[in-house]
Amino acid sequence: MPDVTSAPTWIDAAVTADLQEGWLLHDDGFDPLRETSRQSRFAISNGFLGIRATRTLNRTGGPVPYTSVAGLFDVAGLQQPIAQLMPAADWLQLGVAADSTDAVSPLELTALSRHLDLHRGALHTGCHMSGRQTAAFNLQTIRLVSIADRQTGLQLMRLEAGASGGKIRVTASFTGLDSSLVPCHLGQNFAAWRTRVSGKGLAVAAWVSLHAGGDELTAQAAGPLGWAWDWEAPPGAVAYLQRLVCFARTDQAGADPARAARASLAAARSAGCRAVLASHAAAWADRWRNSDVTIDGDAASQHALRFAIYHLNGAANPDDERVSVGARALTGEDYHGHVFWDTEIFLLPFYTFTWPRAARAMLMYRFHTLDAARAKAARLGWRGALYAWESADTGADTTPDHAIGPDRRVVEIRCGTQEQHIAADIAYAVWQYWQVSADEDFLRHAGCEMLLETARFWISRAVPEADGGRHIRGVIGPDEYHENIDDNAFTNAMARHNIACALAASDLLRARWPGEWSRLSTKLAMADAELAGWPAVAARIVTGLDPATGLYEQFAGYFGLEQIDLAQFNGRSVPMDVVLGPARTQASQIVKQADVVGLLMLLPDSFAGRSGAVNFAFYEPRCSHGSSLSRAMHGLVAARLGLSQQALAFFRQTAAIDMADSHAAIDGGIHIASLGGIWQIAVLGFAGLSLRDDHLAFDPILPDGWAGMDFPIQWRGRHLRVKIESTPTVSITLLEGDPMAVRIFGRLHQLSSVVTCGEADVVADPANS
Ligand code: IFM
Repeated sequence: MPDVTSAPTWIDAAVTADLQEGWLLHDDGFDPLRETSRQSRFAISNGFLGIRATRTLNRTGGPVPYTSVAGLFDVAGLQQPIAQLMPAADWLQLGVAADSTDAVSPLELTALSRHLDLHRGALHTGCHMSGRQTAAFNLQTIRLVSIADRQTGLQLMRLEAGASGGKIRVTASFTGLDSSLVPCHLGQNFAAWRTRVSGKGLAVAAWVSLHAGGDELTAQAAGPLGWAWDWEAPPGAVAYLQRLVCFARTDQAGADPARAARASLAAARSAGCRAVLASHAAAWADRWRNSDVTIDGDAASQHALRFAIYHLNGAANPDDERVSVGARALTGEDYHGHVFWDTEIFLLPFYTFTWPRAARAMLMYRFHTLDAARAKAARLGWRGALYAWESADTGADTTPDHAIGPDRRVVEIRCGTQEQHIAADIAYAVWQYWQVSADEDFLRHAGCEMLLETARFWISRAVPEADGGRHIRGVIGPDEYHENIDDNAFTNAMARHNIACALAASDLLRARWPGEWSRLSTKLAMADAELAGWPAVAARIVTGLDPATGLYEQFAGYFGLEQIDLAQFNGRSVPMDVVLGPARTQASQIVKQADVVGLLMLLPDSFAGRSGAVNFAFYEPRCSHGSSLSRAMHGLVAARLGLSQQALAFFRQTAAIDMADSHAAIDGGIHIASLGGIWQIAVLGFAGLSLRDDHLAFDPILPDGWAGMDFPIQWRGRHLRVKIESTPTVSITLLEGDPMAVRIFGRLHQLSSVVTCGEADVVADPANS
């Protein structure tokens, strides 16, 4: 047990640590108009706990801070009772008040600053405090939620008296102890709650100490989870506060969250706050070693990528298969913590290539919700499994049936029943994960079943008609401006891919693990005869491809809709469906977000020859980017097509969604999908990384201004480092694992240590080629 009686002067160095340029987000002062968006942008998270960058010192009014706990869903909302992520009590409140003879009055705060240390995943705050009758104090804090032990949060404070010292009262407390959860126990150092309807338990164990002048000051109890100290500060004296909290949720920690929270706290206390900080920093350093992308020559793009990777690393929890990443991760309340296709299509590639354990946990979340997906398919009259468009803890569909639209009118939401491509999106991610990770255990025990059940859904969903084709009618594609449409190219082509992957997985299982196949086919009552019919069904699903032009029709009848020149509306401040109204928008070719372009991103091989360029040239001018997901898809496709300056523009616009002050919608949390998209534009786009059957391929085209790129990836248990120069040259180092094949600029190489290859030829290490 570290010595808790001597003053933790190491906090001096921790709070003043040199924050590395290039790894920082700064915010000085206090701008009430921008405060909520900054709380999202500067949020910290570890995939289990999330904290917005809310002010916690001497708070009066303003948004109530809270801690998000992944998976803490409860059914809320009287008009539309759907599962929502419940806020937990905030544990970071601090008070510093002048203790004058007549009253305790909060000190005035000036020189407020906030620095997010992306490298260490910690938020630093600072301010100057003064009161009329008291001397001045300088205060600095650090807060973090540990990624070495995700149950643990740490807060450190350093409070330095000015030249005349002064008498003050310091308090540390929780807020919102009984605001959204039902308290079961509110004690001095421990509290437990349960959610009202779902009955989930949450517990927190807490420890706080304040040291000054070399001694630990005696705390007075100030209500449940509240502490107060009186400090007569000599001139220039320093006080140090340390607070540890450990949270546990029932279905994450087992039946007894109280015991889990207490055990975690005991371990953290015994290690000491300094060790908690050090192990957290080491875990972040490890994440950065495995995921940092460096850009040579473009500091703004570098910053955007670091910001994106910071939030991506903070959003996931590889140890909890019961949760996945919601549309705003754990940084805000928008979309109630619900999980969309955003996760599998926009985020999973980052995790699959840099953090396979996290990717696996997210896909296992889908496996654990497979029964709910089966139930949804059955409820709507189909076979197999249709995943929830919006998913919470159980996998039941939590899509609301109406919402307030951007024009403040009530709009009906049909995505819960009609946006069915989600099933194929999840299957796509399952197959991609399998190809990249070669995780046999996952494929055998979860992946294959998900592929087969989603494929079975499409087989029943694609109905044979008189024209000899199979049609999927009455859906919504990614372009949500057009509802109840028939034969959406994206949906239908992804369904075909889903069926093809299921067949490939079942062949593999049958050949390599016949016992497993026999167990699974019996469980699913899937006879060989059923599977034998699937290739013919898949081949007949219409996709809207015109072989003569190479153009896909986004859905049946799309080409006949009104063509509207979006350029006329440049500079608009509202989405196109608000400008035109829903009826005219639906009757037009205006697309909300990448749809055929999304297909081009995911299944580029479905676009032969120049067909990719033809489709991009046709659909890009028709897209109004009414969703934050859209530009990332366009950016990746443009980069692959060699339109690198256009791709860079999309990259920058995508980065601006969460980083520029102009975007109001960030108040409700960062857009984790667009952050995943930024990584994809860089690595799958500019670096040109793609998957081949048994190897990786690289066809980079860097945009002007990017002199080089460097990043790590993982491939079937191997660790690789990829370096790209704008000459262009690709250099791949095998850091760990067996030799493998890589294709660079179309030529296959054997990689055993390093391969360096210019666009035309191998320029080094010929022994490897
Ligand atoms: O999943 C998206 C959808 O494509 C467009 N609306 C917002 C959702 C959540 O990000």
